[in-house]
Amino acid sequence: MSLESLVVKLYEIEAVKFGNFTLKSGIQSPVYFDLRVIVSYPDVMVEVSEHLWKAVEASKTEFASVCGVPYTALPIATCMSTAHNVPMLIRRKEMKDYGTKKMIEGHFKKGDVCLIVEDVVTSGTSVSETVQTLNNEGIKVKDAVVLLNREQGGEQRLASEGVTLHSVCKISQVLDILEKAKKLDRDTVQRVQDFIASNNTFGNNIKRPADGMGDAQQKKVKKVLTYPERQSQCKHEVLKRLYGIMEEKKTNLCFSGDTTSFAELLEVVEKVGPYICILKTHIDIITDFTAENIHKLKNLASKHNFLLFEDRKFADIGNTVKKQYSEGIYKISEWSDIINAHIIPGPGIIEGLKSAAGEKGLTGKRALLLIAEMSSKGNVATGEYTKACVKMAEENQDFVVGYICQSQLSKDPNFIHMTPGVKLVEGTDSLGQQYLTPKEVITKRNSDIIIVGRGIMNSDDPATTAATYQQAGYDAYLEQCS
Ligand code: S5P
Repeated sequence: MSLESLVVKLYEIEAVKFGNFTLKSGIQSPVYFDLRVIVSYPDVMVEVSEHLWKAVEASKTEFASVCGVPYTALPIATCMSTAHNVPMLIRRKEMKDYGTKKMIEGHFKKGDVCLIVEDVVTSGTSVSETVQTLNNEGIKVKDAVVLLNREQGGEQRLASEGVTLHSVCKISQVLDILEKAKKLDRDTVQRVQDFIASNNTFGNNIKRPADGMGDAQQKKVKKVLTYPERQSQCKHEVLKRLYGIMEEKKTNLCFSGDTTSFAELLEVVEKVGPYICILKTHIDIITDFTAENIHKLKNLASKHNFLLFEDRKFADIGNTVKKQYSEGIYKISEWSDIINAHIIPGPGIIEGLKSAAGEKGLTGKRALLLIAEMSSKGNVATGEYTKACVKMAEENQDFVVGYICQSQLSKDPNFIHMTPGVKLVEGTDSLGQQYLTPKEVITKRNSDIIIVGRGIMNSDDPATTAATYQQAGYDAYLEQCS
């Protein structure tokens, strides 16, 4: 089957769709690839695998095995493996709980070279994660092959990580073929071209608003906004303050002071204060809570210039959270600049918290983060749940200023991303916590703030360790901006 016939076939079986789609990142896209459907069309599956094989063959690249990015590319890699008698490896997405903690299934030797197989590449993140997992086992990756390259920066990003991407087809070719086959009208083609041109995920975004525009006329648009740019573009007072602190103190570090002793908390915060932009607390684990200690904490926040974030994770109906926020012994609304909430109860929880702040005359001075994703293993804050969270945040911008999440959910500077589960080396704890590095969180997952608890708290020298995290997080931000 020619490439043209294959693309038309993919369109006919709705593996390629045009319309209005919300991508994983929250961005609205006029085009969507859903290659999962090809499992229902064995003839298409074989064709796709053969086209991928030919693309690699043409490049004369050498490899000992193939590995499909889970899950869509798994059957495709299987077809390539069986048709051409090349061994396959399987990458696990989740680590096994029992027996061997293997992330890669299949036989291999350290130093083996593996070819990655993928269905669609946008930013290259999924391919990159698979490369990382293989590398962790001592397997080398030099090449990846993809059926559809969305031309949104994935190829460049992978190149920057030493991986050459071979594509069967680029989105520009898909548009060309479908327009010639009279499946798409000019307007749709133009809309998709504009979208692709203005949604590059790697480095400088080349905006190409109209066809036929020469390189010289192409406008360069920066991908990542600096803290001062974010500050000037966002509306909420708390967020403006936060970006100001991040710029002034050159830090995106939030310290999570998870100790049961207020005395210890004050002692460690005095040491790490200069390196952080936010102190996150769990006030309900403290045994020696007093209003006087809160007063001392607030003094430290002014002295070292950081915000207070009580990680209360509200999760009840509006009427109850309103009291939990302002009443009881902790009176959180009186001292914590930022709080967070689950969206399980629906938008009433946001209304309840917002009205509590309003009744204390603190409108604009208090802000809420929604818990869109979690760091713990097996959590269910994913997919549709995360999308609902983004929608609720967008509908409540006067109070919601961002997310607790594991990767960027919005490019709008009115929403900040704070990511917990951070340590200098990746790993897990014995109760399901999963750790990423500051570099992974900021440069690869495009989050804004790293939240570090035990990585600093359990260190013999919290000040020096906090400085190390500050440097790692800030360097990652500078790298992201450059
Ligand atoms: O998904 C989450 C959300 C939060 S807020 N995962 C988390 O770990 N947290 C919090 O971040 C958690 O309650 C703890 O206070 C901190 C992580 O602590 P660490 O010691 O594992 O770094």
